Amino acid sequence: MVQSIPLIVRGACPHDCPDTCAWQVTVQDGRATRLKGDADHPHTRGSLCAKVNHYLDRVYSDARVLHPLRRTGPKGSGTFEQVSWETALAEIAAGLTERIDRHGGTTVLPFSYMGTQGLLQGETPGSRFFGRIGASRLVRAVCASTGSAGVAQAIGTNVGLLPDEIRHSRFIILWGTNTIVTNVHLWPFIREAQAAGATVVVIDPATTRTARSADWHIQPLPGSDTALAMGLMHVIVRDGLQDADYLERHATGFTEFAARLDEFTPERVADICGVPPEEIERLAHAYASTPASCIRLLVGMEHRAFGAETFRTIAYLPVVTGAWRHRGGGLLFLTAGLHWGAMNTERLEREDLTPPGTRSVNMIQIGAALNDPDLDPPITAVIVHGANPVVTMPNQSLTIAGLSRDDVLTVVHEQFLTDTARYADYVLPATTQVENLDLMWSWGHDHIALNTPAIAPLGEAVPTTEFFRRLSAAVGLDDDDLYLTDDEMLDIALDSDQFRSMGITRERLERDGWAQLHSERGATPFSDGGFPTDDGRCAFVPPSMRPGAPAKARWPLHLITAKGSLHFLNSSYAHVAWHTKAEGELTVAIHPDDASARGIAHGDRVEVVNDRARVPAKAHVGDVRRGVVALPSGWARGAEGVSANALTPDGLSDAGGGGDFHDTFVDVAPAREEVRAPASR
Ligand SMILES: Nc1nc2c(c(=O)[nH]1)N[C@H]1C(S)=C(S)[C@@H](COP(=O)(O)OP(=O)(O)OC[C@H]3O[C@@H](n4cnc5c(=O)[nH]c(N)nc54)[C@H](O)[C@@H]3O)O[C@H]1N2
Ligand SMILES: Nc1nc2c(c(=O)[nH]1)N[C@H]1C(S)=C(S)[C@@H](COP(=O)(O)OP(=O)(O)OC[C@H]3O[C@@H](n4cnc5c(=O)[nH]c(N)nc54)[C@H](O)[C@@H]3O)O[C@H]1N2
Ligand SMILES: [Mo]
Repeated sequence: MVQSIPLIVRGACPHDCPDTCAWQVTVQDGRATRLKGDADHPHTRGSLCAKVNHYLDRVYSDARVLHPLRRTGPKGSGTFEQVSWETALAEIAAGLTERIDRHGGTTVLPFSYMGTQGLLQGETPGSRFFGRIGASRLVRAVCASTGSAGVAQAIGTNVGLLPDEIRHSRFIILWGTNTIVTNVHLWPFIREAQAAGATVVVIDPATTRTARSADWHIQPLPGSDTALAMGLMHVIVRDGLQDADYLERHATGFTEFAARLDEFTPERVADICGVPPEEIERLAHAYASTPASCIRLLVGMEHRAFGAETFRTIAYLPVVTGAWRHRGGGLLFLTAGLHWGAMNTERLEREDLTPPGTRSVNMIQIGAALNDPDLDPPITAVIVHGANPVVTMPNQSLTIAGLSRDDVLTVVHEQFLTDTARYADYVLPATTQVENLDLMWSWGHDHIALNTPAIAPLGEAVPTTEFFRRLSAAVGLDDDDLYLTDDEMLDIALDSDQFRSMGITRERLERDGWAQLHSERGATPFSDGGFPTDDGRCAFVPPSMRPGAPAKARWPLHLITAKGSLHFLNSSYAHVAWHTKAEGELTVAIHPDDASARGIAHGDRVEVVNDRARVPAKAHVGDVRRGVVALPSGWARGAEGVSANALTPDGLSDAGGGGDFHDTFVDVAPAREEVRAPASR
């Protein structure tokens, strides 16, 4: 047989991850045979990650959903029969029309997140469709919204330093972020700084891979970071290490704020945080006396009732010390604003289609919304794409109860039969990144990338764009923008003055695969103030918290359900054999003292228990501080339907609309032992 010459196709990783890697796919005879990171891309540097190195296993996995499926068994049982697209669409359209006629458009709930982060295959096609049918709005704030709101309260934006600038930092605090696992392509820049003499500090209750690779690991109690930041500022101001000139010119409200610092003595803060007072003093001095000091914030720490306040308070630190004056000094958080400022998204989103006053449902409370007897009109249809709410949203049993309702029509567009798809009436097959066109923006760096399809869609899979074109036609909708082709969407997205001024064109992206965006503010964005707040100054507002004894929870151990899984991306890959094997069993990390007090040894089968659920896991003794246990989120449990989010609450954070699901308390018990809830204290 004659083999054709292999073709190299440029693309980019679709995942909801700060690294947005550029990749190259080798295609031979219509099959993708090799995937590697783009060696020229300044962040990818030729390597992918533990997950995406095996992306082609995902593409060609036996577990892919490749044809439309219609449910045959009870909801959740995961039993389906194959039907044609035509049949599925006709039945879905009939179901939707009947419900919309009876209750109005808001009876339909869209549910999507960043299963793919691309501009085309992510949320924009759905935004047009759902706007046109008058569906409920979904508040998509599970990730980075709380932290963004907090940081913006201080400095007016969530865009601070650009990530590669961290190489110029000489004191780096990775505060509540697990860089090596979640943002591995930032690590070489941090290593470069370290080689030039920088100290790397990790502040995390858990001993993560990143903490193990740092120079200094500080382990506060979860949720105590606001107090820690106040304690650091207490020492800095007490010892005259603040930059009075910078504060004078670029801050408001600092005098009142400084008065509140009095209460946050190292001794009181030590009590709240469970960190020795000497360590607080030492950190304050080391941080404030290194001019180019950088704080790296990401997402995990925000999922708390006072998450925004924590981020806001931490954002004051580089203003107090004047770190912003120095190259590599300041705060590194997100870069999405650069991309969304450049892309032309108005016509792709068509916000004008959604009638003003349309009700909103927060994604974190999908379970509550589906189970609310007073919700008028009720939600009777859910259309899910690019998300797996049964695993990733808190209060799992409520989500499952909602999706189990007989009167709810659930449609899931997916690559895999996820725990959510098991509850669907119809599962429709979705393409993977090597099968579809997309424009990839990034929340972790300043390079945009074009993803060119490398192979034809497998089976009957279609991209998100085509899914919504088909749905629109089936329901009989008539707005031209609902039928834009993928090519037209790409051209619209790139049609902006910003891209023109940066010389970024479709031709250039097709040739190079990616391009760097220019940030107007440059490498030292706030060296002379100029924060994008109303008055150009950083607004100091004291936290609502009072230093006192931390509130006693009813259950004795604080549970963190962070990412933690090297081979999963949230729950993506939890259905791919290679990845589940690589990840091994679900483990709960527990401190040796807490383990021995419960008669638990390393490797024992245990249950993580609270009023909501009992989640089976294997004990891993070590790697967390006393009083804290850590269970990674993102694990699919198939028919059993219990994972970390079975234990978490579905309240909201103080700003930004995010969740409080890291404020979870539990006990851990040897498997099968009866555990009683302690009496209320
Ligand atoms: N391998 C892998 N990479 C990923 C992901 C993945 O699932 N797997 N997910 C991607 C996504 S969607 C996101 S948002 C990012 C998230 O990236 P990160 O924010 O870096 O990751 P998380 O694991 O959510 O949280 C980071 C750390 O916060 C700590 N933490 C929790 N509560 C507190 C607290 O109160 N104080 C302090 N100081 N620390 C606390 C946790 O112990 C955890 O180690 O990662 C992205 N990258
Ligand atoms: N307890 C706890 N809960 C958490 C978190 C935590 O740290 N702890 N993290 C939170 C955070 S930060 C985030 S970002 C969310 C993530 O929540 P989700 O966005 O729900 O994340 P995933 O589980 O990765 O689900 C994405 C799904 O999209 C599918 N998908 C991928 N590409 C496509 C496509 O092109 N089309 C379609 N139709 N589907 C596609 C994948 O197969 C996958 O099943 O979880 C949140 N939930
Ligand atoms: Mo996220």
